[in-house]
Amino acid sequence: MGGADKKSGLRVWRNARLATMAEGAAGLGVVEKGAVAMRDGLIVYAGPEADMPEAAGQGADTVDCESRWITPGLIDCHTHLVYAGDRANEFEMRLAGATYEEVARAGGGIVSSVKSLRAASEGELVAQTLPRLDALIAEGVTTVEVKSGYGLDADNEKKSLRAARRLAEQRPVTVRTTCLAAHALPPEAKGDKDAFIDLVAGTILPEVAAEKLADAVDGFCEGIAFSPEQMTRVFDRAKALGLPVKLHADQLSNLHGAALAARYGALSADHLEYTDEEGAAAMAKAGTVATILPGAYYFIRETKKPPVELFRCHGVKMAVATDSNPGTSPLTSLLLTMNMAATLFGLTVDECLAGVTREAARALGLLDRTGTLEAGKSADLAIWDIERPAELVYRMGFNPLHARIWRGQ
Ligand code: DI6
Ligand code: FE
Repeated sequence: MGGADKKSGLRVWRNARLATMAEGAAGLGVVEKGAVAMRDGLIVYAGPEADMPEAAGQGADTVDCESRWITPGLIDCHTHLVYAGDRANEFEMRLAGATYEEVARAGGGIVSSVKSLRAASEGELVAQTLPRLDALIAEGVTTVEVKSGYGLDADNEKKSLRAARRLAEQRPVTVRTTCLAAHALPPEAKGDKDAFIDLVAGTILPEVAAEKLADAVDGFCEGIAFSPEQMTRVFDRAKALGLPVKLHADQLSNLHGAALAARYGALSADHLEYTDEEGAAAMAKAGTVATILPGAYYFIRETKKPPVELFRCHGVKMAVATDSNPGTSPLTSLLLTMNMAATLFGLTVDECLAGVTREAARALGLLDRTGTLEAGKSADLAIWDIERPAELVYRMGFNPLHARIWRGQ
């Protein structure tokens, strides 16, 4: 058997406790004496070991999980992982009393990361990003979304997105890229936001689409960034190019970004601290996922919490992500992010775990491929040395990952 079966990539993880996260299952979709069978990188069975069809396990390599827990591989569905340098200096300014908005208006903020990124080569960007990616992977992340948005011209946006794509050649992880050209106004735009939006919609997005560098399009709809009207011009072009949209919405004020995102059938609207009931209702109707980003809330010492209770009432699905970025969330731990979502916003353990698996997959339009332990999906698994799933949310700064499997490897 050996050789031939290895080639067919057959493996069974048995004697495990599963949190399948399957849609419609109660809670985490727990299976106490469970097994997962994989063939050629895809799950062919996930459920009670006793019920596993013989065919699924025949001739397979078998791994005894010794009662460890298996969850879907974790998914970080909102990051700005590709950047150069850092903004520790601004952190010190803010500790001395400056607000994020003051730092941004004083020419710091995003624009200082733009300068650093423009000065870096694609290879340097990849090299600087890998340690951050490795930190995520070390905690069981198997899919990560990476946004551009520090290039802010066609060449540098494309450079960022190429660097993001190259991460997937360097590490066993799925990378989804998002073009966030409408993130901030670059210095050469000299304050003319409308002209810059023309450049984004008329040049940057078409070039990015032509080279297939982005899987989605995002924007920052905010007083210090772009207006809802400007975002509609970006979204109209994205739609025309066949790209799904997402939005940084209602983070610092309520410009009704959530409702705008819903109007465009966005995969997700993200941040949402200032979202109102109308926005939540619109998101529910459109099936737009609410991506909760407690790292940024914590780091900028925001006090307005996202309306989690409204999302629950209206049936809006909630994802949880790091927002890893140099300015407002220098965070590369999805485990700690779950703890923050629970402690700061009152998410339950089940909501946190769904938020970094099934709902994160939904927020990326990948739910048919990953995010739950179900037959037909990619064999993306995280195996944990824990007694109960709550431990993944409860601890701070402790990593109980035993093994991580990406596409069966
Ligand atoms: N909202 C954020 O929190 C980040 N981008 C955004 O649109 C901030 C990014 C940065 O400050 O570098
Ligand atoms: Fe962000």
